[in-house]
Amino acid sequence: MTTFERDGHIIVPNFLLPQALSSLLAMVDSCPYRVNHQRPPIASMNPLTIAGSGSEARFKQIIRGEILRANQTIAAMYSTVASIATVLIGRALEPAPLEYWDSSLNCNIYERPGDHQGWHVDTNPVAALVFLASPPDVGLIVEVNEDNVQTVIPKPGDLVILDGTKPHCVSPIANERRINLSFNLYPPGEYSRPSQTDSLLYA
Ligand SMILES: O=C(O)CCC(=O)C(=O)O
Ligand SMILES: [Fe+2]
Repeated sequence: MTTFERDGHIIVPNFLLPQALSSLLAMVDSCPYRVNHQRPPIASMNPLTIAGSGSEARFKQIIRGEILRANQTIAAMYSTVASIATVLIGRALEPAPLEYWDSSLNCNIYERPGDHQGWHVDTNPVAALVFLASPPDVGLIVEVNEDNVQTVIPKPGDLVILDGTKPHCVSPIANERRINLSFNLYPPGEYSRPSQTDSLLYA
């Protein structure tokens, strides 16, 4: 069994150097198209429950795909994290075409106290999360199985490769922001076809 299979995630520390981290954060902060967005449940909620958690509310903000696409660093990063995940996990993984940005990449911004994500699994089998901000007391909780629940607390600049098929949630933030770029990865040719979601939300 690989580390990824055992833990449901792998952390690559310091994937971003400090300068890249600050310029990406500046890009996110200057982005004029930031929108509030409460995304519908991605695939299904966790069938297992853990006492004390399990709120279904999701808080998410997505930066418009156009802005992310216009940023060449982020487009390059998408291919890079796909290659890194392929090597680390030992399974071919690739980006979704950017024109299907509902299936491809996203920016999660948790900024109001209490912002969090409820238990869910992703439609994409693997996600690569590049952390631009990450409070030291906020966990990404991954339930690999009933006996193995992992709490992942990344540092800013870290890359987390996540098994999107395992139920996971993000605990509520207090006052410090939590921001990641989230890249959806798929086996070759298997990305989700574009849904109506983009046109409904961003027409
Ligand atoms: O913000 C995180 O750490 C996880 C985000 C997530 O699970 C998602 O966007 O589907
Ligand atoms: Fe997720």
